[in-house]
Amino acid sequence: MGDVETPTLSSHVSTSAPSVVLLIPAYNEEHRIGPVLERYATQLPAGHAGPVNIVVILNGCRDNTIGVVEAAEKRHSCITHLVFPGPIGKGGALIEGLKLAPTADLIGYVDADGATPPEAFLDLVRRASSGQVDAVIASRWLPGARITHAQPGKRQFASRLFHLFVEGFFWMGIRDTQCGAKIFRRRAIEAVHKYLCLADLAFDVNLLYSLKRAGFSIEEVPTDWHDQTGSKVVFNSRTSLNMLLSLIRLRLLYSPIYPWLKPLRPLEKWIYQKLNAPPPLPRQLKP
Ligand SMILES: Nc1nc2c(ncn2[C@@H]2O[C@H](COP(=O)(O)OP(=O)(O)O)[C@@H](O)[C@H]2O)c(=O)[nH]1
Ligand SMILES: [Mg+2]
Repeated sequence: MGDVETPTLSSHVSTSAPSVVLLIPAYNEEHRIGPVLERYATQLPAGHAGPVNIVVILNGCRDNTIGVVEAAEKRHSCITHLVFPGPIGKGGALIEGLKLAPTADLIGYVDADGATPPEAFLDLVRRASSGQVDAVIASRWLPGARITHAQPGKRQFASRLFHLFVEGFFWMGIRDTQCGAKIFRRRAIEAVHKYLCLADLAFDVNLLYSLKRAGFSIEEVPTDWHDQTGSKVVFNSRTSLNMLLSLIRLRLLYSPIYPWLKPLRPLEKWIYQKLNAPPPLPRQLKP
């Protein structure tokens, strides 16, 4: 895992109430993450009988996110963090965090801005605890979802366009691949982790498609969502192009012509650099 402070999570693989590791990717979150950590560190252990650990994953922060996280750690022993110096992106941060899957029965993630309240994450935990399903993912686009503050219109439009591409390319029948709240059984993540390679925001598609192909079950449930201001995602034509490129790349990875495209790798690297996007990890495996 490179130059990293490794959190000391004791292994809590239980037979009664499942243990939970919650990952929170954080990039320049000094203004948003403090109250979110406070609420999660209080409400998750109160609402779930099994052990809970919260791991914040930071990379390339240029503000004092680390100071805010360390202050929260002093108040709550269930919080730890990992720091990666490089620009590994949200997807890259989650790929690193998901390496902690063997330390718990269930591993999930939410955004650092509190768009998913702890009650909504606890709902995912409860459903995953039943042991009936391998992944439970929150959805803003299913009937029954409660959106108190929606994303701006432009983001919603881009989100639906992205959804059309995801459905056209991968046929997963998932309405909202991009919601930031998801939880998985340990064995599902352990089985597909080696297939994760997209470090940008298309990471969720990479993960969900790997799970589907490997035969794991995914339950999509309507959620509570409070969109927050101060987004860390620079939303422009470069980001959109980057996400489309990553979807095409993922599609090609599963096509028979993929090995023939090897000579194009330097071009691909150059394009990701030009788009200022975290390049895909060098994992060319598929289930
Ligand atoms: N570690 C890490 N986290 C990131 C990066 N980019 C975004 N995030 C986190 O991803 C989550 C979603 O970002 P947010 O700005 O809320 O996106 P939006 O709600 O989709 O506009 C937040 O927790 C961010 O801090 C990154 O490059 N590295
Ligand atoms: Mg957000």
